[in-house]
Amino acid sequence: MEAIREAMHGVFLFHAIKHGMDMGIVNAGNLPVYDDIQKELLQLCEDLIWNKDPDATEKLLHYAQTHAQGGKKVVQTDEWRNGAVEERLEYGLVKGIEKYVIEDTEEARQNKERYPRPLNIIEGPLMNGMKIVGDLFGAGKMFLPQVIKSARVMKKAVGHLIPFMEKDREELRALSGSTEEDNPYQGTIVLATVKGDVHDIGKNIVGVVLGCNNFRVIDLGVMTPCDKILKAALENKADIIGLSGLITPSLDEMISVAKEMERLEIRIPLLIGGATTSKTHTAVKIAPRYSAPVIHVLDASKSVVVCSQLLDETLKDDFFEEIRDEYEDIRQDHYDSLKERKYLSLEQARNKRFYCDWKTETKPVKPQFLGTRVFEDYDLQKLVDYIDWKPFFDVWQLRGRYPNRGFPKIFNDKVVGEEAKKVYNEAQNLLKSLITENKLKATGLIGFWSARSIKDDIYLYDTEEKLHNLEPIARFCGLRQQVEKDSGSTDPYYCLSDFISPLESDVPDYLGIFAVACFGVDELCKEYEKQSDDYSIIMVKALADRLAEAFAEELHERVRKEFWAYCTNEQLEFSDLRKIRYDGIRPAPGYPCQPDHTEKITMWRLANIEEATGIQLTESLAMFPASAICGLYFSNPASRYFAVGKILKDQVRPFCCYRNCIKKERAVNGNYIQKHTIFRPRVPNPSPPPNASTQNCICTSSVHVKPSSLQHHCFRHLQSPEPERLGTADLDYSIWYLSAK
Ligand code: B12
Repeated sequence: MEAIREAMHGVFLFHAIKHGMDMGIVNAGNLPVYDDIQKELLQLCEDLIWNKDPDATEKLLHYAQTHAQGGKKVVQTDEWRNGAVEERLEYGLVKGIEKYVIEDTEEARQNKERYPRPLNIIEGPLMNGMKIVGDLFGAGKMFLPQVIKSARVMKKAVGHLIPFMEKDREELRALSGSTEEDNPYQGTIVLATVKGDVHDIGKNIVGVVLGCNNFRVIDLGVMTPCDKILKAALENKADIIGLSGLITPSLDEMISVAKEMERLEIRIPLLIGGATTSKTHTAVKIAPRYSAPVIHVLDASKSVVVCSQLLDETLKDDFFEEIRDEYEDIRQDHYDSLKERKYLSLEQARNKRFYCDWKTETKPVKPQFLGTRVFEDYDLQKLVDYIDWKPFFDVWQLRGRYPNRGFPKIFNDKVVGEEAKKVYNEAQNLLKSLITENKLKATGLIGFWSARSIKDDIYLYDTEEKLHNLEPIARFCGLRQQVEKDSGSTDPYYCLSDFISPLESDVPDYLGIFAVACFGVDELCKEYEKQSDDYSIIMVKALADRLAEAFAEELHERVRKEFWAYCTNEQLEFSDLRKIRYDGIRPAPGYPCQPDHTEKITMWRLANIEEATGIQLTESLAMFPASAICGLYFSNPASRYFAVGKILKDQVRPFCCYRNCIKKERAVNGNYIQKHTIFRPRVPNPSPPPNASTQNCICTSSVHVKPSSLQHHCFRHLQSPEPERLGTADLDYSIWYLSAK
């Protein structure tokens, strides 16, 4: 019916515009292109709109009863069920139809003449079906959601055969005494999200796609320590190891795995993937640590080509040679670009900072409360309208072409539109049931504190007055842009602290923080896992991510209008929210303007986030559950997002030094570090120790760590005019990870 209604609108609009209509209110995303409307339906709409046929209404009603969306005939008959069992298995796989797969697989198994062993069914019709799926996906004729549905059918069939295969294997062993395992696969790959990282949508997709292409995939899940990965690879005689990660600390873990593989003389290829990884990082930082192939893989569709080439005896050497040359060029370009880039010293950059006129122009508003507020079991229905659907389609690798790129225009795209609509409708249905059946739970926290900036840092206080004589309760370390801007540019060299009033200005100012998460995903996924349903696993995770982000968006709006109330009259459309047309920003640790993830330690401690919400921090500072976001709130209307980019050592050194203390303190005391323990500065007012440079004193001002050994460690660095004793690995890492990719 929907398709017919849209077709009617499309035809009406087509003629109305031609005849002079110059304005109308339409849902542009749901208007079919006139030429794309199916011929028969088009004729019926034309007849009805132009009143050409007295039976037009009846005919269209009849059409509606016999046709489904898009004007295609509903295939009521299961004609394909009349074919041979092989054809049926193949058809079911390619079309992702689960309904008959067990029945068909069993029928094939019963045919002992054709399939003496259950394994033969996998090697034969099932693999043939999946090969077609793989080929169609590779040729861009099948889309990821369809592929994942096909894989679900395959898993069901294999699941049915497994007990028979085990029995068959035992019988064979008893007969021949052979211990040889059957291996019908092209190769074995061990996949894992590295230690400390909790994200796995991307990895799961890769696993399914490789599985569809006849690879045996051993998926070790998330937060996998190096030794577990390598042990699994050796035990399973893996041909390839694949690592995944979403946030920058995982890049370092990947380097460690590569080093360990080199040390243990493992010589199998290492694949690198995940949102935060890049070809440049792989070439510059990981590949040099391992003498066997290390290859960055951009997305799931590329993974098949790469794995196949790496395992093809006739191709693999040339392929590796080519990668080696390419990565050498990338390294060279990278180092050349570093040489070419010009920087300002930290002092110069500070002198060109962004200035606010705190006396006359910028008058910070006091939030409605100071301290924290927790929102438990937040109404998910409220969040639905705030969902940004574009990243949802990214997960499914559905991208419309201009002018149909975004949501909902993607539905008009000739190539992916239909599939996008289908996956969207399925998402809507699942979302509805998740909400009505209370399967997911959203919990969040916001908090506001009195705040002032000192140079590049922001200090928080538990009172609002006479701050000069007070000890701050927390400190956020800003990073300032140092890459020289174009000669004609008058742009300031930004740091987040520029948006908070300086301590010396005596202007009361405030900073907010937030953390939100969607709970319940893992429990749901366990159920889907039992049913071998990767499609629903990916779907539910993608939806939970959308809800977490929508929660952050909705809460931020309430903060602006209600809790901080600095924009009580704000009237914006949802689309304006995505274009950041509101005042203020909510940067998250890990974003380009605040690349340092260790800020989360400060946030967690300050607001007791784990206790209040249940959101935990892993050793790499990923949040658990995975569908979680945290950040800072700035109300300053002049605040904006920017990218810190690369910085010089004059900024890295004191920064690393301070950060090392925080990280080590956390390692000693665990996640629940007492509020006020570490953030009490040794001296009431930040002032440089006698022999330290000004930059070093930034660290001293607020670092007072326990136990005493750490305190010693910290001050030893701080008072050294040349802090080369600072771990070079840390420096190295920080320079990299503070840099744009
Ligand atoms: C959606 C998203 C989220 C979702 C979660 C995503 C998820 N569950 O995986 C939410 C909203 C929850 C989120 C939260 C955060 N995010 Co985020 N997020 C994104 C975003 C927009 C897309 C990532 C994504 O899901 N892509 C779709 C999936 C399918 O793709 P993928 O994971 O890349 O996987 C594909 C390939 O990489 C490859 N692949 C993946 N793994 C492997 C493995 C192998 C072996 C191979 C061969 C291939 C392969 O194939 C996959 C399929 O094609 C990216 C920006 C971007 N455009 O990439 C930022 C991004 C990853 N997030 C970022 C950050 C900082 C965060 C937060 C830390 C922010 C915060 N402080 O709250 C949190 C961390 C959450 C946590 N739990 O710790 C940064 C990370 C950079 C950094 N400095 O660390 C990014 C890059 C944004 C940015 N530019 O700043 N995020």
